[in-house]
Amino acid sequence: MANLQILSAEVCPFAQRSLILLSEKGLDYELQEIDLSNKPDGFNEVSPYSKVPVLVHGDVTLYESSIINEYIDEVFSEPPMMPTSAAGRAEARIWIDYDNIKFVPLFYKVLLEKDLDQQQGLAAALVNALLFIEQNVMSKRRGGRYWMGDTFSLVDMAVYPHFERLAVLEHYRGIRIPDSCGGLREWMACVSERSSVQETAHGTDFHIKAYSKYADGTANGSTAKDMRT
Ligand SMILES: N[C@@H](CCC(=O)N[C@@H](CS)C(=O)NCC(=O)O)C(=O)O
Repeated sequence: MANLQILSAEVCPFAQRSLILLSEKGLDYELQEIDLSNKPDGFNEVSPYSKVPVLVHGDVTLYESSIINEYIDEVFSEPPMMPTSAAGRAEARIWIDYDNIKFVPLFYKVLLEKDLDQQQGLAAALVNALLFIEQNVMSKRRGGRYWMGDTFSLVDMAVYPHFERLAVLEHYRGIRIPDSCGGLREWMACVSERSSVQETAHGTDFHIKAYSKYADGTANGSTAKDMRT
């Protein structure tokens, strides 16, 4: 029995990354749902950025979903979720980093932005990011089904949760995946079929509601504050 606790929020794509991994590893864990609009006393002591997910494993407490996932993958090594070669792992980390520092901020900024000209610029940048992924990943997979090839990895589960939520951008900002991104669509369909993803997935209406405060500019949590800067 794994002595694991995860502090999560049902709406959270970052927490979903870790829930997918815990499912893939077949680990037992205790889930504590955090109400992000009314965080429990002491939450900031375990989560210095005041965000979910947080992983508690014995006397180890971790935050930041990408770091949590690398920790889980190292400590509970079967099945491995990173490539076997150092070069492969480095490439996987490049894509997780790309998602964290390029794609995800655009997702939030285009929702939070009220100025229409700025919004259009951010929408164009987001579409360019989709085209970049298509050109640099999907068209080079040489028949692989997942981001890194034949094996589902930490990259897929880092990137997919915000792709599950792309309908939010179409609903609020009219952004669609370009027709030329066929490989990206195939990847999304393939990832969405995994049971670990289906267990943690939500439908379009749920996501549209969850992001309404970002889209109408009233979101004032730590994520919105960070993404506005
Ligand atoms: N970089 C963080 C992002 C986590 C994050 O932004 N979580 C959101 C929920 S999706 C949160 O807890 N926000 C708290 C708030 O907005 O007050 C990670 O990867 O874990």
